[in-house]
Amino acid sequence: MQLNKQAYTNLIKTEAKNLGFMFCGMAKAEFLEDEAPRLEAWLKKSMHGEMQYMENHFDKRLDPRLLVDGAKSVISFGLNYYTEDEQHDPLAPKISRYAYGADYHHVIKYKLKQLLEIINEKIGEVNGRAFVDSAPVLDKAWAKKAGMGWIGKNTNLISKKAGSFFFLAELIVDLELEYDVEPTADHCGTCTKCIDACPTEAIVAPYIVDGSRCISYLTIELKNEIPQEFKGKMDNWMFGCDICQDVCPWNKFSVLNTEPSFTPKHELLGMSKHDWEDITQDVFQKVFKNSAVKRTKFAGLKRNIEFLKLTE
Ligand code: B12
Ligand code: SF4
Ligand code: SF4
Repeated sequence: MQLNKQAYTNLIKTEAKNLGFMFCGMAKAEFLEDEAPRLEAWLKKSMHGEMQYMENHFDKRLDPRLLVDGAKSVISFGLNYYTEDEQHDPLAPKISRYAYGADYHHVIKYKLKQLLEIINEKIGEVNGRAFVDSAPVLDKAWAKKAGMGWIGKNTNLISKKAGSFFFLAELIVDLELEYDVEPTADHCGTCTKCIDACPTEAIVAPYIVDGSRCISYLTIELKNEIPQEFKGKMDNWMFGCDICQDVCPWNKFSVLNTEPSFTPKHELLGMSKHDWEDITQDVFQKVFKNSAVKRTKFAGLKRNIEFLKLTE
């Protein structure tokens, strides 16, 4: 049995690499004791703003055994999205680089579906479910337990080898695996670059982001008007924000992604400030076909662009 656990673990790691994942690690499916009081405090202080879904399924979010019958392991994956491509017009309202290419939810779901098929074929019948943001799972906590990195003061999961520009996802399975990983130490040290650089003061304390103040929330998740207090503080971001990662010294170790579907669309990078200000529903549909930017919808993106204009 011991041999099988190790062999299954090796097999899954190898297949994950073949599918293009940069990281793959395993952790025992159990209650997230350390995270429980932190998540509770975060919600009590309304740091989730209007993200109602964060209030739901509190118990499930802390225990994967409540999500998948007989769950034994959480397999965490990291998919790199780093690119050095940039929007050509330096005055164009900015989009976070995670959204330059195809919607990662679809890309990762497809890969994990393939991996589950391989597992069932090579290991036997395994009950498992794939998670990419769609359900209550604390991605970063599991990636940390699996030895992929530490959660930095900007609250992103950071790897010493590759920084933080990668997505996280999981397979929760009823299969026992090897979990012999050393937790990665915290390598933030005395650095406070992310806290100092955040234009909306969303990193209210080391390791604590007030989601309701984060530009990513204001431009993507918030359905109402952006509060006036953020006028002049958006640093020209119209979808997401990369500042606390761009300033992080560990992102000097980012490597270019090799996922073809993340190649940025030329139309997107080429749009000038005026093109964005004049964007029509038709152009939006064309430029953002299969893109995560669709989450804001046309009206949301227009709202963001108009809000940035207010502050010129
Ligand atoms: C809600 C959410 C948001 C919200 C809230 C942000 C947040 N920090 O939670 C908003 C909309 C603001 C957001 C923004 C972004 N997000 Co987001 N988001 C999520 C989501 C759906 C849930 C996160 C969550 O559970 N938050 C709840 C709070 C309580 O958790 P937390 O802030 O991480 O707090 C933990 C730590 O701070 C720690 N902690 C708290 N106190 C203390 C004290 C000490 C001493 C210590 C050591 C630790 C500690 O414990 C807490 C609980 O685990 C996840 C996907 C998922 N299912 O996990 C993606 C996710 C975290 N986001 C992601 C990304 C990429 C982003 C953005 C970079 C996107 C962008 N470019 O605009 C920004 C980054 C902003 C930031 N600095 O965090 C990635 C992160 C990948 C990575 N390498 O870490 C994820 C995992 C999505 C994915 N599938 O890849 N996001
Ligand atoms: S993503 Fe931007 S707004 Fe959000 S915490 Fe980081 S620097 Fe601040
Ligand atoms: S910028 Fe500095 S403090 Fe912030 S996450 Fe990176 S290393 Fe940690």
